[in-house]
Amino acid sequence: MSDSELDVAAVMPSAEDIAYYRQNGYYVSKKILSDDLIAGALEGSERLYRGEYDERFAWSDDPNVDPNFGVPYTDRTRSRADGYASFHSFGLRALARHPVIASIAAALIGATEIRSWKDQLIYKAPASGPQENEGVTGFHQDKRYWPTCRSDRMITAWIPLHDCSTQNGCLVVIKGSHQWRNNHALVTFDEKNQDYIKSKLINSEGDELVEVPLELQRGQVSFHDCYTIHGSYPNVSDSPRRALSVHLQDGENRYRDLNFLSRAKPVYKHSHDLICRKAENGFPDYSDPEIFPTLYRGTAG
Ligand SMILES: O=C(O)CCC(=O)C(=O)O
Ligand SMILES: [Fe+2]
Repeated sequence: MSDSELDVAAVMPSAEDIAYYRQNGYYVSKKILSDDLIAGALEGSERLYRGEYDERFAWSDDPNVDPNFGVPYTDRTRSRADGYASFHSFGLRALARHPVIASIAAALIGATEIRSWKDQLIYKAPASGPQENEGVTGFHQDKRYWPTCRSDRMITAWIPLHDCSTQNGCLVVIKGSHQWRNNHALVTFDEKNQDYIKSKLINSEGDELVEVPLELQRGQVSFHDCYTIHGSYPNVSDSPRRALSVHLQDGENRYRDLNFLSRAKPVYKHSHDLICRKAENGFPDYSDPEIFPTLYRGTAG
């Protein structure tokens, strides 16, 4: 399948798919990405890991924005996550800004505009070495990392760069957990003990905790609500598990100033706040087209 051959209407979520997403907090797409695009992203990620950036920005050397900027990735027995990968690699940018991904996101959340929010390239090393929890992504809610975002409708597209199964540590979502809104401290991406996190979850809706492993073939993309609790287990295959996580904001999202919480120092500051333009009121502008390009504009579904 080449990109021009994709029948976009045929891969859009149906009314049932959209209802399923809203009820359960996740959706798995049909095959929407061509092998060429994925090959370009894989090649782009290796260039990025060597520190070869296709484009540079004023902040591309600032470790406060992302500690891995300019740090070559050589020890492949350790996992790694690189923020802003789509800014530095054209191959990854083609995925992160893919118009069909943005259209699907818009349909799922019923938005008239989708802007990019953030991306992260994730390399999960095989866990056969000394660290049996190597590469575990602790169950978390993405929105807890973005308290300065007003929107509660943000959505993540998770794009594997090859087939993913439980064997190599595919993404796992907890069904319906986007409704479990009082898990305030779920900034637990780096916690390796999944049982510990699960023992602390507050299931306000009273449903059973059902984990759904999202097994995807190359070219498919999964989507999850910004409150859906998700994570991943170790990669027990022989090969790395590579994915690009693409976080998206709806057009209505705005910066929320939380500094009233402390006069002494900023309570929450996102790395974006260091690099995006400021609005007239002096606050970060989450519609800055350089950092948050608009990927979809249309009519609500
Ligand atoms: O790939 C993973 O293990 C985690 C990805 C994730 O947390 C996300 O896409 O929001
Ligand atoms: Fe996440």
